[in-house]
Amino acid sequence: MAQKHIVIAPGDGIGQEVTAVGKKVVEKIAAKFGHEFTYDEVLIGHLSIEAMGSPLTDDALETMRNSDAVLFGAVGHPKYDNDPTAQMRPEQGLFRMRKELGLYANLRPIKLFDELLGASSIKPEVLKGADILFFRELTGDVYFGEKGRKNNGNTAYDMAEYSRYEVERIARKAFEAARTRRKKLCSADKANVMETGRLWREVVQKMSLDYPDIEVEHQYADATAMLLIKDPRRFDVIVTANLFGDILTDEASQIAGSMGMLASASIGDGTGVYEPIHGSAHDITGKGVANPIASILSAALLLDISFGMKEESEMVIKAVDNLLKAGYRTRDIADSQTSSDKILGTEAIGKLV
Ligand code: GGG
Repeated sequence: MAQKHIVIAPGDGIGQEVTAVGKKVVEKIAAKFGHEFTYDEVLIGHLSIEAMGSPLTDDALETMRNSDAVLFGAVGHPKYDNDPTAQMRPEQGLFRMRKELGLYANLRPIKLFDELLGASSIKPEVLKGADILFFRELTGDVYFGEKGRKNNGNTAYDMAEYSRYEVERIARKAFEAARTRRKKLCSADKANVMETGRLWREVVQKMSLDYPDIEVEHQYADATAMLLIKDPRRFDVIVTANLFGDILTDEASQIAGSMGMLASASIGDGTGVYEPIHGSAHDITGKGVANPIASILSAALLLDISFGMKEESEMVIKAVDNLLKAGYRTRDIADSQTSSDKILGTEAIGKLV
């Protein structure tokens, strides 16, 4: 029996709907295994701006810092999309959480459940068995460098910056993970055009001497984007910078059938944060159709990584597998060729899991 304190931060849009399901799954596991989990809920993103005047308050951050793990949903709101002058944005809450909690490593497992082979837009013959683990660097790059406008607002800039230390610590996590998998590491950069890319490659090349058992390849990020679709099975672990990781993992979600299937773990110096890779999806908010599986699988990562509860985590993944085997789907992963798919909404899928 373990006692743990979890912060629930649903955020905006469908973040509210899917995180409610992720939490229920965690509660069910606690009851099944006799664990005592307690919960706090905090605001982040647009709803926090509306209620508290800040995308993430100091209090909410402290509550997260003092917890054993955070189950997070998504941030965003369409009203900011067409207002480039907004001083406060929901995403600032997300970036503050990552920076202040020292969450420099974002793990994004891309695994295709066999039952979803037909749901992907990629050819099944190149897809079967694809299993990739991304390490996206999360607290550097253009997201956190100096940004602004000059020339009377007619020129904009975002500075990309990486230190040797920042590259080393994310690369080490990726090398170590490769050791527990198929012992292959791809480092994706733009060493041909960016100075940060050249430093990135130099650091990874040097570190590879400490890992002679790992087969290392260096790819340009654009070539990686192409190879992910052409031959996803060539990859085992991929390590890359913040912006490339953001883009490449959205693309790679098609390997798993949908963005609604991809979970992530953000880890580093302290409390870990677990979240679906998808955003707040206001176009489907309130319709009850969002796929909660990414949140459920994020809860499985939380149990495994932050609490060391392997059996509990595997039980959650197995439950998702059983659900898919039984033909239940949300509409984003329904196979248009298969009339036997049983399409359900967010809550119904959660209950079945
Ligand atoms: N759950 C992920 C999420 O909320 N995404 C919205 C977003 O702003 N993402 C930017 C990023 O992940 O860097």
